[in-house]
Parts: sequence; C-alpha cells; structure tokens
Amino acid sequence: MTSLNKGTRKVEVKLKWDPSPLGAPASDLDIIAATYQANDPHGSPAYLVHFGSRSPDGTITLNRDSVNGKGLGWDEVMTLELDRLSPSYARVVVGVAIQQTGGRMTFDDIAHPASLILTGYTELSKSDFSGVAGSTAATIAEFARHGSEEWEFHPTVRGFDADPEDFAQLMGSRPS
Ligand SMILES: [Ca+2]
Repeated sequence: MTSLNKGTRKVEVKLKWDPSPLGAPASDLDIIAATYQANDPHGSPAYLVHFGSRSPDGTITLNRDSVNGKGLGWDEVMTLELDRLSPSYARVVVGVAIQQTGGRMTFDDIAHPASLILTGYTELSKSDFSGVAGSTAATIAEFARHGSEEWEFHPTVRGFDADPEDFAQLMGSRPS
C-alpha cells in the first residue's frame, strides 16, 4: 500500500448527484461512516454516522444532507477529524448507499453521481461510481492505523448489493 497519504488528520468527503427526471422516484444517496474498534477492526461497527446518526464524540460530522440531489454544488458533505478519534478506534470506513424505498436503484440509475475526498486542499481520491454501476451501495474510503501510528488512507471502492441498513453493517467486512 502507498505511504503517500500517511498522517491524514482531517478529511472531507463530498458527494453529489443530479435529481431524478420528472415523474421518476426521487434518488436519495447517503454518506455513511463506520468506526471499528482496534480489537475488532473488521467486525461490527462501534458506531455509525449518517443523516440519522451522530458520532457520540463529535469527531465525525455530516455537515450537509440531501434527499434528492437538488441544488448546486455538493449535496452531502461529511467531515472526519481522525486525529481526535479515541485510540480505541483503529479503522474508519466511508461508503455511499442508495435508498431503496422507491424500488431497486443502482448507481447506474443515478444521474451523474460523484464523490471527492480531500484533506485540506489535497485531493485523496474521487469516483464517478462507474466501476460499481450495478451496485446499490459502495465503500469509497478506508482509514486505518496500528497502535499509535498515523492514519493511513486507502481508496477502496467496493460495490455491495444491500440496502443502506444492511450495507452499514457489512461495509467493514473482509472481502470474501
Ligand atoms: Ca441523503
């Protein structure tokens, strides 16, 4: 793995998409972050952050939230202050899930989805989700540290076929 992005402290995750055409079900995408304990980095999430769930210590914040992709600029924005996370957390995975309430919807059904991950003004990664077009959810980033080492960034775009609730539980699992 690259060591270029070691020492990542504060990260911004941005997501945008265009609204569904008139008459079609609204498209609602969500940024979801899951934190994992150092003693179980691929197990169940310690806690989740998304539109309906705040981080207990305020280190991960959803600053902007959209239910339809309307409006200019970024529709959802999340800030992760990794340097403030308790030492008991060793891994954070960030993903994007598509709400499935209006019927099955994959990234292929979403108009111009795009994500951008930044630390300061430095771009860590971006995606147009074309590699996971048939998926209903995808991870877009992983941050990990060992003991007191610095956080390391891994751009791991991995597609899932799950609704947001199931995806949130699965997104940190090891690839089978
Ligand atoms: Ca949303």
